[in-house]
Amino acid sequence: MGPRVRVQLLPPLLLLLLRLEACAGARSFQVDYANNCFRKDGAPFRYIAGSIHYARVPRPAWRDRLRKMHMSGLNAVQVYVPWNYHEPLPGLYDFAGDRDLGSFLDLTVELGLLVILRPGPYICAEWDMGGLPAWLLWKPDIVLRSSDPDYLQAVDSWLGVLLPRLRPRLYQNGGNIISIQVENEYGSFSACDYDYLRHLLATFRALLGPDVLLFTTDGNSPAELRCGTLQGLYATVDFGPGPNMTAAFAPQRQYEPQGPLVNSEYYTGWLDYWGEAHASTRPAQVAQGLQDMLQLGASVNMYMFQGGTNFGYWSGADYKGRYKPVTTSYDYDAPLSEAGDPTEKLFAIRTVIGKFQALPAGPMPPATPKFAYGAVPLRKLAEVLELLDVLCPAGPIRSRFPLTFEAVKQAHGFVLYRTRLPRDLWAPAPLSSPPSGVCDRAYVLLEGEYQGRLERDGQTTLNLTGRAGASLDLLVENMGRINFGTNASDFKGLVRNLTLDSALLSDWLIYPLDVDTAVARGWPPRSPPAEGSRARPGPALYTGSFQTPGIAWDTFVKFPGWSKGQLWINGFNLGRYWPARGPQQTLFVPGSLLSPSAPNNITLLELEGAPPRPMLLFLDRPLLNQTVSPHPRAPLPPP
Ligand code: NDJ
Repeated sequence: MGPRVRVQLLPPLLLLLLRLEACAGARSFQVDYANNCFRKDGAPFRYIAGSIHYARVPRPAWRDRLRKMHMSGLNAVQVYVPWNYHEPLPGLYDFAGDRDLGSFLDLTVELGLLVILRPGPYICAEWDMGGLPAWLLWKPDIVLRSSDPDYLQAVDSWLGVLLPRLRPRLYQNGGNIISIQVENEYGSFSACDYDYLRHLLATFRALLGPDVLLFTTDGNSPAELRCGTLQGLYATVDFGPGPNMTAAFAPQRQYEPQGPLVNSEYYTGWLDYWGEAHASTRPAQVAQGLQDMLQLGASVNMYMFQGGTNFGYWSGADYKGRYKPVTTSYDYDAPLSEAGDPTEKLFAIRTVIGKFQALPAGPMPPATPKFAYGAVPLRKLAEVLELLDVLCPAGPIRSRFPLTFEAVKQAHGFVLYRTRLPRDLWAPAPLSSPPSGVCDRAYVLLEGEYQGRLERDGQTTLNLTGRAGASLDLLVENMGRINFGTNASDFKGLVRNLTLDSALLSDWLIYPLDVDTAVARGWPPRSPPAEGSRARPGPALYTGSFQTPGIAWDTFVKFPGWSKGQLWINGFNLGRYWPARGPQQTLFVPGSLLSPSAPNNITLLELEGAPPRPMLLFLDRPLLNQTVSPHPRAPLPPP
């Protein structure tokens, strides 16, 4: 057995000493194997917790969301730490502003919530690359989530920065972190490298000390638990609502015959993929499952209690037979909506919790006000091809064959690949990529004229005609790195060679684009040239602004007639929009981004084509449930 504290097996003298220590006010959080529960300061304890991801909630809303979680009757929150959010480049750490983990944890203390921390290094979570930094792929043959020395070295440097910051916050050390998860559902990953898990265990112990409770979480099947558990790490499981919770916990019991039953991720809802139906789970079903688990004495964490938003480029993708990118909204049909409002599900859950432990006195804070700011006209500023000096000031990289995003050290967003037609094409000739050769979408232009797109698992051929020397541009979009479902590293860009009429295309200029820095620096200027660009399809930037009637309330922006792209308001990247596919039709705009007095500046990158009269519509409610065009299947091969 691992180094577990078996309360009932300790020699009487030691037991007495422990009791005396408890009387003297020593803080402890342990597994009591004899009584199938946790013990906090020596007393039986169970948690009823909820997941919240600080990276998916704007910082000004952290306190409000945590307060609502407290008022729902929860005694703990479960928090992932996304490594790639805090170490954007090797050795460069960011714990400021929205990334201020310390301030978030301070708020949990203020609100009387305990914390179950999940520092990864891999977290899954529908987060880009499951939280692993894209720069790990600068070494193309790295084996992620394994004992590959290069991977372990990066993990160790990160944990060497993160875990010492957490150590004073451990419960034993006077803080509110009661337990720490190691890795995440490692049993669902086919590498099954116990040396890796052993390495993590040793590192967590060395940096956090001998007392903190370390645990693992895996799907509730013996097959998943097999590679995810390790002696010395308390094994917990995850599963959603179902008719027989005793049976659902049975696999955990195989690995932990005694100790508390723990569902570390009880699914209150589910995630959405672009082009698929909106997911929802009935409140009554969620409440009933929770009641059944609490009846069994289990500790439960609800995943998610608040889902929030995949701002910027942070949404990940799953892989199940094909690449499945996750939507910008991470509403998750959770008890607190994306905008942080209590739902019917929250009240159903609170009623159940109230049967098992006292609810805090006082009313649940109400929904925050929303406002329909109405229609805002936009105008075309310029086409992407006209803006390369602004979006790529360092200029292009020359390469005989295309380089991946990772090879040019671009983590997210867009890279433009430019070459020339090698010969006259009088008759239409196929521009083709091998399957999964374009990761994830390429918007193709010939002499600046939009030709259409190539997709990762969709359309892989476009017919072109043109003169030798004509400029051929492919703007390639990264739609989020795979976070679950395959062991393969998810490189982005033109990851294989393209062919034109079966001949390899070569001699590329590669422009890594940085729209975000340009926008954050105040670009485009307030009064761009009066003459806008002409209206024609293809990737282009649009701008506009709106003034609020003296308020800065939350709102939801709709994209009437737009195809697909990215939206910034006042320099903040609100994420991807894709109404042409759905199911999500609106993006959440937190009021904290808006100015009640100054004009609010909109920058929009449309990738395919704008409507004839470009405008955005600000509504007072979200539209998350309208699948317009399902993900197209790859075309069948010719008979
Ligand atoms: O631990 C995982 C968590 O981080 C478990 N999940 C969650 C789903 O929200 C989330 O990623 C799974 N995701 S199993 C994979 C879904 C693909 C079918």
